[in-house]
Amino acid sequence: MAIRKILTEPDPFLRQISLEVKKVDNEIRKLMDDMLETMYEAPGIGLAAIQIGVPKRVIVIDLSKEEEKKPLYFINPEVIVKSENNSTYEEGCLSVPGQFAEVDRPNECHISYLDYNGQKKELKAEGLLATCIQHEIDHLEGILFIDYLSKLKKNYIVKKLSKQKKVLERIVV
Ligand code: GNR
Ligand code: NI
Repeated sequence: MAIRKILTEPDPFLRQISLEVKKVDNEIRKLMDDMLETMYEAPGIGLAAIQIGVPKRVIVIDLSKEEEKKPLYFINPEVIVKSENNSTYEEGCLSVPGQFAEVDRPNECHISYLDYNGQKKELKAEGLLATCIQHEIDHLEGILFIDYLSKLKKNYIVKKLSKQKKVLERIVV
């Protein structure tokens, strides 16, 4: 397993639409293992492959707070049904470091996907899991949570992050 670098906004890579996985093989499982390790180290509760620069429809999530890890793997996730009623969560994103904002999303979603072994599965999620799944599926479409904020708030965040990046580049290079 390996910890990979997480891309941060602004980065055109994050705006790519990720491609369907044709075959769940050891390469995909290695990718998911690396994603999980990268996510735990960050730390975060979810990660989409594009966040480490791999444009494939692969997501990992772990909402467990205890010592015992409960990783969830989703390949080619598709939303079947979303609830009418929304809920609001304060969201953050490992690709938008240090920034948090309230986002409204359907409170429940029913999805289909392939699991770690390539088996077709379905899941009805609600609450934080539903929010996290929708946040990650957005990444597969090149969407970030800041896209739901007002232009003013979004521009402010993007400008702040680009400045931070410029400062970091000068230090690192
Ligand atoms: O770590 C994360 N926390 C989080 C909190 C509220 C809603 C969504 C998330 S996902 C985020 C990790 C991440 O950036 N996943 O793409
Ligand atoms: Ni994110």
